[in-house]
Amino acid sequence: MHCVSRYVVLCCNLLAAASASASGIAVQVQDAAGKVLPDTVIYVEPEGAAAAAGGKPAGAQIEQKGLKFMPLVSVVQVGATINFPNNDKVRHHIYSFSPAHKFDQKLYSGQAASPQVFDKAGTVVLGCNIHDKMIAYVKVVDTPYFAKTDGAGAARIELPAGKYVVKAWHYNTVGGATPEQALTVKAGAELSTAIFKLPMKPVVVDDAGSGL
Ligand SMILES: [Cu+2]
Repeated sequence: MHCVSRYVVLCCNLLAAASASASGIAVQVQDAAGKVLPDTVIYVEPEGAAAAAGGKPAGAQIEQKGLKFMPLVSVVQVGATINFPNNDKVRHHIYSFSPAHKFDQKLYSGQAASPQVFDKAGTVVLGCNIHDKMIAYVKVVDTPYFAKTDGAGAARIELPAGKYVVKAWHYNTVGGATPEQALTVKAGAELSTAIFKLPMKPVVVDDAGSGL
């Protein structure tokens, strides 16, 4: 019993130490006019060296619900597995023509879709053969350090000391622009901050009131 309680105390101390000395970067993403941009992928690549080995990458899930993929944008590390549960009453036929991961999952419902392993860095665009408006993006990154901006265009990534390149990717930039900034994290430093301004294509207004 004593051993257990001592272990718990040790854990808590370690957690407290980690959060008190969090170093890394807090990013704010905007368009050229200063409007905040949710759903932007921020990823941080260590400079001049392979990313630290971090075990098996975390998996993800892209659900189909209400004739939409959810979430619209996903970010995973190379090697991650993604599941595609269909929670609609209708069947979907999902596919990708993207070189980073081509696949074709014929009509299915429920949990029947095969999980897909994303083993190449790049951008994967998903569609559905039955429902043309369904679209989703998977950004596959070759680093364990990544995040997606929230509704306020903000993201935060904790990093060990080192030199990095920080990149900001959004599916709707002009020419696929992915701006980057150099970052040096010193041991024991507080969070750095950075602002990214992305050149955005005009948003195409969906057919309002088209019913389906
Ligand atoms: Cu569909």
